[in-house]
Amino acid sequence: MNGSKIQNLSIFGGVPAFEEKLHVGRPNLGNRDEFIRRLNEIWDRNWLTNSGPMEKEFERRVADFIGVKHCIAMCNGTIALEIAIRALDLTGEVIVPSFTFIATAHALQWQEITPIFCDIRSKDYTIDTAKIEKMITPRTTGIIGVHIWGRVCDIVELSEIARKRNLKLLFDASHAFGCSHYGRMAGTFGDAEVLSFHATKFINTFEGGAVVTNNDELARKVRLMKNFGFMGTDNVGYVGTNGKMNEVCAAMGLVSLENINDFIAINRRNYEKYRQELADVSGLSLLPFPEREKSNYQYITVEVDEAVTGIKRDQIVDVLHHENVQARRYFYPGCHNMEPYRSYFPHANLLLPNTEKLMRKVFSLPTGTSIKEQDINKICSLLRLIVSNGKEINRRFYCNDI
Ligand code: T4K
Repeated sequence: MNGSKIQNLSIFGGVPAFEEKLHVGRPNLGNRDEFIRRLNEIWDRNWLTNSGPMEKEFERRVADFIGVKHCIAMCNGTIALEIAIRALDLTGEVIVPSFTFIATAHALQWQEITPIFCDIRSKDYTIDTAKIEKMITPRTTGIIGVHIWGRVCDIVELSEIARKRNLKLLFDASHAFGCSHYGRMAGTFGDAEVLSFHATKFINTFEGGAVVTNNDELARKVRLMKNFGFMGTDNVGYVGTNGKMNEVCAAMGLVSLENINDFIAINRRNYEKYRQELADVSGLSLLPFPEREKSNYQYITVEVDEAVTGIKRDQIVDVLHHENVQARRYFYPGCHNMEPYRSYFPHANLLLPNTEKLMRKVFSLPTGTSIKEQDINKICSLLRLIVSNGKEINRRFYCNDI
């Protein structure tokens, strides 16, 4: 990906490059005045963190939106994962897809729990339930499913395996706030689910995350663990950490939540536009969001069939970068190909054929409130141009044969 040889696309009768970079992950911002009003409230109250009123309100609103009993807000999604893992008493080995953001695996390894990487299925890139059972050993204590790009995992199968094999079931729902599965919202499944409210997420608190669960005892434990284990003044009952969300982050979250319907509508409009524009580009398919479900439409993911395009995914992304479209290869190259996992499990690729194949096929395109319809028109014109000249671009700039 580095050292592009691309000069410009004008020789192909090309579209002029964007003057400014268009990024995947530009934050969705709510109402500025409302945010400032809340900041003034925090200032006047002089209560900045440690379970303040904004944090409590944010937790209540998130729980109501999902329809779950408990939401425990945190300083980020990674700490929320670590705390959920600890509160569930996971030890030994935990089965997790390799095709995810590295935080899912690190949250285990950080606590000296071995992530056992499982393959994904081609239809929606979520963990392949048919392959889980043979990865279970006497050391296995749990499964973490990841609702990748807002596609909820196979809940029925996973719950059945977890029940049968007496394993804990946790979901990394960092991408799935606002998404449903058979009409039920992500955040209500398994023993608990974890959300991320990072700046790049559909709803953001600058940095933030949460554990959501219907389990009262687990919620109590998580809440204590995020506050050093304090059970009252001068009384600590658990090993805990500092996972608290501060008031400014919670204020940002509340403002985001107030705009949630607008964010979904804009993301959906963008998705429909991409779908329409890319429909006639052979070799590129937009991954669909399930029609009958609720979605946040946050990730626009395109799959490349290089036998048709005549140009590889990496080269398409390279050309897009050259044209100022900062497409991303989420989630290349898979956790098992990054350290320390690559050294720990040098042959993991043999068990992950779909992951190995699919991680080379997909890329994400910009969406969200900062993207205009004209931007999408232009991005799609660029893609059309790249694909219709795929073989020639490949020959001139990359000297590669497909
Ligand atoms: N599990 C999953 C499945 C996740 O996807 C994540 C996070 C987690 C767990 C962990 O949750 P957190 O602990 O992060 O709450 C980004 C995010 O940093 C990361 O939160 C996210 N997943 C992941 C999918 O994306 P990078 O390495 O791509 O970040 P970066 O710095 O390249 O930013 C992405 C793009 O966003 C940039 O091109 C520019 C734009 N951007 C970013 C920021 C921060 C902005 O325009 N403004 C901004 O303020 O990981």
